[in-house]
Amino acid sequence: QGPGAMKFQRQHMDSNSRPNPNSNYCDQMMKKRKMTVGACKPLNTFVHEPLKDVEDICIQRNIRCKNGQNNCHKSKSSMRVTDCRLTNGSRYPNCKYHTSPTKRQITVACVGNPYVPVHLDG
Ligand code: T3P
Repeated sequence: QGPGAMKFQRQHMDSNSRPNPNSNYCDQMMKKRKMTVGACKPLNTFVHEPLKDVEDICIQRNIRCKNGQNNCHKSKSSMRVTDCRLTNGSRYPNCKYHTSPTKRQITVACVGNPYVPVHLDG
């Protein structure tokens, strides 16, 4: 497994939990998954679906990514996700997040052989 795929899994995969909106899930997970090192990452999404289902998004048709490349792919079905958004008053190193569980289609960028997710585009 390449470094991009490993980073994607660290930052975006959490197959085994389903937080509630009022929990401190994001405060804990953003720290545990090393996204509060050096700076607070402003926005990050965790996906609560099996890794296989997320990797299978790479089979969907290519679409344009936000950076203009064409290696993005949108999930056919909606997926259980949690968006972690930095709160307004939050100051590094005390990173505080809103935890927003929702269901929606997600878009990932895929690279390599095997062709796997390395970035979450939306
Ligand atoms: P990464 O490339 O490490 O996956 O777009 C900049 C970062 O914001 C990107 O990091 C992914 C993250 N992001 C989310 O996690 N969820 C979102 O809905 C959007 C728009 C961005």
